Amino acid sequence: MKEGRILKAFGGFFYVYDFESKDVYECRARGRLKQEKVDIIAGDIVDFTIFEDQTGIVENRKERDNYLFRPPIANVEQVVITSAIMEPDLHYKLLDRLLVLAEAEDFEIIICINKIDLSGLEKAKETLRPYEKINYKVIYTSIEDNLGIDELRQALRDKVSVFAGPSGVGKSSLLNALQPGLELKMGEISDKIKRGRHTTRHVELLPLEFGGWVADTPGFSSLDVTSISSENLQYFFPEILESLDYCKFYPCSHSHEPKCGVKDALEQGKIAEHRYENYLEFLAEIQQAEEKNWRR
Ligand SMILES: Nc1nc2c(ncn2[C@@H]2O[C@H](COP(=O)(O)OP(=O)(O)OP(=O)(O)O)[C@@H](O)[C@H]2O)c(=O)[nH]1
Ligand SMILES: [Zn+2]
Repeated sequence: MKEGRILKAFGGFFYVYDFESKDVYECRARGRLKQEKVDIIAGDIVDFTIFEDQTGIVENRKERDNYLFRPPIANVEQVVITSAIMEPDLHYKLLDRLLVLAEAEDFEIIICINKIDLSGLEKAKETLRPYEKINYKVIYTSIEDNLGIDELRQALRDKVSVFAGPSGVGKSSLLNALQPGLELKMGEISDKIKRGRHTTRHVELLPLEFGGWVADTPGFSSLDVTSISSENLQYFFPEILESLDYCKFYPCSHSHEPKCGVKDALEQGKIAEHRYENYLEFLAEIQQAEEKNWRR
């Protein structure tokens, strides 16, 4: 039996990347898997058998480490949160929203700042200093000047990655620079949505020739943080997590309570003001949603 990763599930077929030969096989699934309602999606690791005629069958699905809901991908290891330094402008609030969503899923996180040809590296680094300070890995790239592409390649190597970030920041261009021919599906899809046509989406993992896989559809298209609970939000800001042991009250929402370790850290400049403000804003959104559910 062989072991491989599902690249795509479509129309009853499973496209399996063989870990050993690196070939891709079109397989069906054992009837037993269907009976037991084992769903098999992109990213799943499976045992499979190849017959003499090169057709194959998926025998088993391995246990999943995790599961990304939208787009549906199993065993995601990291998210590349992508923003342009300008055109479109970088917004801390959007960046923080994506960071919180990725932290909540416990994915490894890379921040990729693209289009640094427009700002210069120094300016970009200054903008991202608050994030480097709290130990996020930031990679600065430019398609135009061919900067940072190799560093991004190293970061993706041998992992299952999903890009996330707003339209126009250069996600497709980056993928194409990493490996010519790779492109994201997003532009194509949003055109169809504009025309009001219903489209069924089939996410596909693209194997990287230097090792690893990347999803062809960006993740976290919904920026809604209200699936996170108001108690848990604090854990998804690393610098807040680091300060909350010093709060006098438990629980402490770090908004109005006295003797709050987080507010102390804010005053001492250990927490960036905009990060704290975004924490409060997300907290308010979550609390509002929780109240609504409560009243229902
Ligand atoms: N100056 C500059 N322009 C870039 C760079 N990277 C991408 N662009 C341009 O930015 C525009 C958007 O790039 P895309 O790769 O389509 O962006 P995207 O994030 O995939 O956008 P969606 O498909 O809408 O999600 C294109 O016109 C690119 O040529 C860069 O490093 N520098
Ligand atoms: Zn507190």
